[in-house]
Amino acid sequence: DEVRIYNRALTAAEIQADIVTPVGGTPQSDTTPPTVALTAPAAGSTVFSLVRVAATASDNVGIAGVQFLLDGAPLGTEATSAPYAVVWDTRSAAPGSHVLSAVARDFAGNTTPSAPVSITVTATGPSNVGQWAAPFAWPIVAVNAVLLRTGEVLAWDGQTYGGHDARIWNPTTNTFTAVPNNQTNMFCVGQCALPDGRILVAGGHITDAHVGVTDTNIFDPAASTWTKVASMSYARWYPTATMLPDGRVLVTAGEINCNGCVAVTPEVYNLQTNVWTQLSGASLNLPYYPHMFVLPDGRVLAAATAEDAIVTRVLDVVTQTWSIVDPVPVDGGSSAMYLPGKVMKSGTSFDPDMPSVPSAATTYVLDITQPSPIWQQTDPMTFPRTYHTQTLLPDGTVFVSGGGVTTDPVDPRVAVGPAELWSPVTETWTTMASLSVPRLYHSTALLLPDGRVLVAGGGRFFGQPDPSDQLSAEIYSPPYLFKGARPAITSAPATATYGASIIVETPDAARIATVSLIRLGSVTHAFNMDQRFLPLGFAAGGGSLSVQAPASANLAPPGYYMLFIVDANGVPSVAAILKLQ
Ligand SMILES: [Cu+2]
Repeated sequence: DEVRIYNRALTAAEIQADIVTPVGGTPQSDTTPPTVALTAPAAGSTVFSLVRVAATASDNVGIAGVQFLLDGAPLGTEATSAPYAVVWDTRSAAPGSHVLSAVARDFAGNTTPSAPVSITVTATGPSNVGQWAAPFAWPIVAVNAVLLRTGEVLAWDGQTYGGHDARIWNPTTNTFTAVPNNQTNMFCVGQCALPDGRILVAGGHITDAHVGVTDTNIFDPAASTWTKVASMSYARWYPTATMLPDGRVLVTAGEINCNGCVAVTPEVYNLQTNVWTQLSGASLNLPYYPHMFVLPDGRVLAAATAEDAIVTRVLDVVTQTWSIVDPVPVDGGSSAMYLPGKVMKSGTSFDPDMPSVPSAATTYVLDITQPSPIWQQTDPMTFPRTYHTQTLLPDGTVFVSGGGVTTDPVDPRVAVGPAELWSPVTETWTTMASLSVPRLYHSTALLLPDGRVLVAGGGRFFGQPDPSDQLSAEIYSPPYLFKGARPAITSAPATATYGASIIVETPDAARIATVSLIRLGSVTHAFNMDQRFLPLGFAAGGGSLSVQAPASANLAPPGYYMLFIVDANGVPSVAAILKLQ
C-alpha cells in the first residue's frame, strides 16, 4: 500500500494526479499534452461589458491550470479548477477585432494552446447594457413587493416592521402612502393577486423565526384597506401562494412552529365561500418558498424552492396527486416561467441560517411541453449568485438582479453589482449595467408597467436596524429603452375574455412584431409568485391590432396583466393594464 500525507486540501485535479501517480520508484514521465478549447464567447460574436471567457480542458493525468490570453497577453490569472473561466472587462479593450485563446497546462508541465477565437469588442453603453437611475430613499426595506392594478407598488418590511409598515409607492409621483396592517405581521408570508385585483397574503410571522401564523389577509387597492378573512388550518412561515386557473388560491409549504416543522398539506382558498380546504391527499414535505408554476394543462409545477434543490414534481389539484417530472434535484435560487410550460432557474437556493458557501452560476431549463421533460443545463450566469431575483421583461428576456457570490445573506462584500439578461432564443446570459447598492437576502425586483424594473430592499436579517438594511430602491431601464421611439397604445379594453379578440389601438401597428402579456408581479425571497409571460397572436390593421386573448385560464389564470406591444427592435410600449376573465 502507498501513503502520501498532505498538509492542505487538494484540488480535484491534484487528487486525480495523486491517484494515477505511483509513490516512490521512478515516476513514469508524462509526455502527453492536455487538450483545450474555448467554449465562450462564440467565435465571431460581438461583446461588450463584462464577458465570461470559458474553456474546457482535459488531460491523461490532470489539468494544473488554464491561462486565458487576449491578443496573446495573459487575461486574468490562471484558472486552476473547472469550470475554467475568467470574467473579462471588455471596456478596457479598444473597440474592434480581438483574438482570445487559452493555454492548458498539466502537472508535468506539458502545455497546449487552444485554437484562437476572433471576436469584436463594441462600446458599452445604455443601448446594450441598460442604465440604472441613482438609488432613492424608501421608508421601509421592501422585503415583499406587489404591483397593483393601479400601477402602484404595495410593499412591506420584514421582522417586527412586517405589518404596520406597509406602504404604497406611486412611481409617477414618487410618494409613499402608509397602508398599515395592524392585525398580522406579514413578514415571511406568501402573496398573490386575486382575480379582482385584490392581494391575498397567507401566513406570517410572530416573534421568532420558523414560527408561522394561520392568518389570511386581503388588501383592497380601491379602499387601501386590509381585511382578515378565514384562517388556514396550518400556520405557515415562508409559504408560496399561487393563483389557480379556477380563481382559487393554492398555498404550499411554510413552517408551522419550529425549524423543519413543515406544513406538508397544501390548502386551497375559495374566495366566494371564504373557505380553506386541505389537500390531504397531496401532502408533501417541501422546503421554504417552493417555486410553483401553473402549467398549460392546469397542473402546478414545483420547479425549485428558496431553500434547497428538490425533486421536480407536478401537482394535480383536482386529484390531489403529485407526479415526478425529474427525479434528479438540480439547484436554482430564482426561477421564472418564461414561456408557457418553459421554466428557467439559475444560481443557488439556500437556508441563510447555515454557514456560508460559494454560490453557483449554473442555469437550467425545463420544457414541460416535451415528452419526458428533464432539466437541461445551459450557459451559466457570468456571476454566481444566491438571493438574486429573476424578472420577466416584455421582449421575452429574463432579467436577473442582485444576489451574492457566496450564500452569506447580508455581507455587502459578496454582493454582485452587475445585472444579467437571459435570452430564451440563445439560452445565454449577457452582463448588464451594475446596480449601486448591495441587494442580497430580502431584496426584491418588479417589472413596472412602463417597462422599467424596480429593485429594492435587502437586509432585515436579524431583526434590528443594521447597516445591511437597504432603505432604498433603484430603477433599471433595460437596453430596449435606448433603441428608438417606443410604440404607443392609445387605447385598449379594460377587460378581455378568454379566447376572444380585443382591439388595441396604436399608431404604430405596422411595426409591431410581438404582443406580450405579463401578469402583475408579487415578489419576495427571490421568487415572483405571480409573474408569467405569454406571447399573444395578433393581426395588424390600420391604426390598430386585433389581439387574441389567451385561450384558457390554464395559460393565464384570471386577474390583471400588463399588455405590451413590442416593435421589431424589441422596444416595448408602456403597458395597458388589462383584466383577464
Ligand atoms: Cu425571510
